[in-house]
Amino acid sequence: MALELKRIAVDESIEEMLTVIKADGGVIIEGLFETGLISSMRDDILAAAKNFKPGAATQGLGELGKKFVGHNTIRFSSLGKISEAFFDMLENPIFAALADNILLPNCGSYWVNTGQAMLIGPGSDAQPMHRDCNNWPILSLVDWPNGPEITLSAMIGLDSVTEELGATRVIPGSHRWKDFKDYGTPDMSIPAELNPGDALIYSGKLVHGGGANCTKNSWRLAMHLSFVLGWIVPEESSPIDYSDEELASKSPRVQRLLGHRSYDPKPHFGGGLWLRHADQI
Ligand SMILES: O=C(O)CCC(=O)C(=O)O
Ligand SMILES: [Fe+2]
Repeated sequence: MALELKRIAVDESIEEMLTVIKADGGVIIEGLFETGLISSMRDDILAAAKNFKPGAATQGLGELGKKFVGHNTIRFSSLGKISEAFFDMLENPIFAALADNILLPNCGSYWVNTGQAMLIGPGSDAQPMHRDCNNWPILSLVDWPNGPEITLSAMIGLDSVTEELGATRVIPGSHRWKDFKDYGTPDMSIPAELNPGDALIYSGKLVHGGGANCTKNSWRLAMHLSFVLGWIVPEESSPIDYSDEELASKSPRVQRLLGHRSYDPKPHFGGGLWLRHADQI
């Protein structure tokens, strides 16, 4: 099976991007984020990275999580605490249009699942292949692989991300495999190489994993930004990471994405969730 991960320029139509994501499970959008924004984000992430020990992130799963993340990888979230650029990234209109198309059929609104620096250190092994929807297995198994899209992810290059540095590896087409537990074999995967500001956008159903960093001294500088249906608990606790004051001047979209607004299911059937009554107190 000849596999290919398509690359699309940012000025292509949203329809074309959606067609490729639907067919292959993911696509690289070249220049999705403006380079000035990305270099601010990179500088702020590099400054903050000094406070984190490689291999310390656990994904809330103890030793198992450390293995998943990698023993020489630096990861941290709450990126809006260290960089204003993060809030601008949340406003990206193309990522918004893709998420609207893919997630809004299944929710009234979506929110941030992860906004995380993912810096893979030299000599790191490849991450185990997985699907991001594995976070919510019971829902994922509903009518798998034809069930609802739950989450949409972006791996974003903060610098040049090459195969040698540990570019994310993906198996195009694996979002349609019959067996939810089938992650294929590493030789089926191809690297999603990125220039700064490029992003791999992929369905939660796609099999992928961080690549091995085969260099001696260089770090893979990338970050992850993903959204999840608004009636599902996200990986990260953004709602309590940010205070009302920190988000007071941000747009309604950013406040919603970071869990500072109530969830309204309309036009779908369902109840209001995550209700905010603090104003009345
Ligand atoms: O670091 C990467 O390239 C991928 C990370 C990833 O897929 C994950 O942690 O879910
Ligand atoms: Fe992943």
